[in-house]
Amino acid sequence: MAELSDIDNETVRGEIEEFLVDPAEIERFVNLFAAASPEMLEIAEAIIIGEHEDVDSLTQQALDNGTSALEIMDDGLIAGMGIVGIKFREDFIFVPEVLVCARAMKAGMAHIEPILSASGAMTQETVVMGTVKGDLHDIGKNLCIMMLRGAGLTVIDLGVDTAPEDFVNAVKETEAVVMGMSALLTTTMPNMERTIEVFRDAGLRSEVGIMVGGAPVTEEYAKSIGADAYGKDAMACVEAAKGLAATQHSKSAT
Ligand code: B1M
Repeated sequence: MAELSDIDNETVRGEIEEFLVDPAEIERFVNLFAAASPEMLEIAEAIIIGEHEDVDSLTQQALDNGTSALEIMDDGLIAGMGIVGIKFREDFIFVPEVLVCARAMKAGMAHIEPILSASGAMTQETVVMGTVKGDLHDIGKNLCIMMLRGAGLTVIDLGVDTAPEDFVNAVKETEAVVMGMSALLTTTMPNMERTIEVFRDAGLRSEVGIMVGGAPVTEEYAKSIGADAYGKDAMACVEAAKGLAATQHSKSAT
């Protein structure tokens, strides 16, 4: 395991020392940040302190210096947001501060998204994605969408607080073979199951592969509500979407 002193950024070291308690979380973040370059640590720092203008310029600078969009996303933006999430969970910071950090994250993602989207050739596969009803979290969903587009899939983004009927209508209109739902709250997870029921009631359940994800969602939960696939992160979401599209096509070919 790396040591705290291996992290080449005083603010990030201080954040871990001051706010992280769980040994497994400390180990994960120390290893992650110890392996990150000083540029990525600066981006993570700017996310943690919510400096959206700095995130904007540092992300552009890192891209100009040849750092890959994926490295910036994983070691800078998502890593910084991870610390923010823990501080929020432990009541060290509250909604207004998190919103400031989320705005900083979005400033960085604005540079990353077009690159990841352009990195794959577009295909005919269409995926409908949305955050479920009652849920306003969209950072993870947007990351998944970025990666799906980067993998060459066409994505219809229904945004946040998406009613079951809106998922159904979007699938009907676009003839999408894959639909994905994101939920970040334990209170909104049941809306995934409700949405699947509405697909069943509309006679469309077998027409579309349904995948689910979001921090509180697990593989077991996905199975228990009748989803076809679960994605633990954005990469897994892409794999799930590709797998579901292939299954849907082979079903329609037989
Ligand atoms: Co909220 N929030 N929040 N929040 N928020 C959480 C989720 C929470 C865990 C914080 C905490 O208490 N520790 C907690 C939920 C607790 C629970 O239900 N068990 C919580 C709460 C309670 C709330 C409010 C109720 C707070 C309040 O008002 N009292 C409120 C609810 C508002 C609402 O939705 N109705 C609220 C509000 C907000 C903000 C608006 C301030 C802001 C959202 C801004 C935005 O999204 N535009 C916010 C944020 C930022 C967070 C945390 C800090 C970060 C979430 C995030 O963006 N993570 C979060 C704490 C945490 O997660 N550690 C928290 C980074 C993102 C990259 O990860 O979204 O998990 P994630 O996505 C991952 C994977 O999950 C996966 O891929 C992504 C990339 O790897 N994935 C999929 C996601 N969707 C997928 C779909 C797939 C496949 C994979 O297939 C379809």
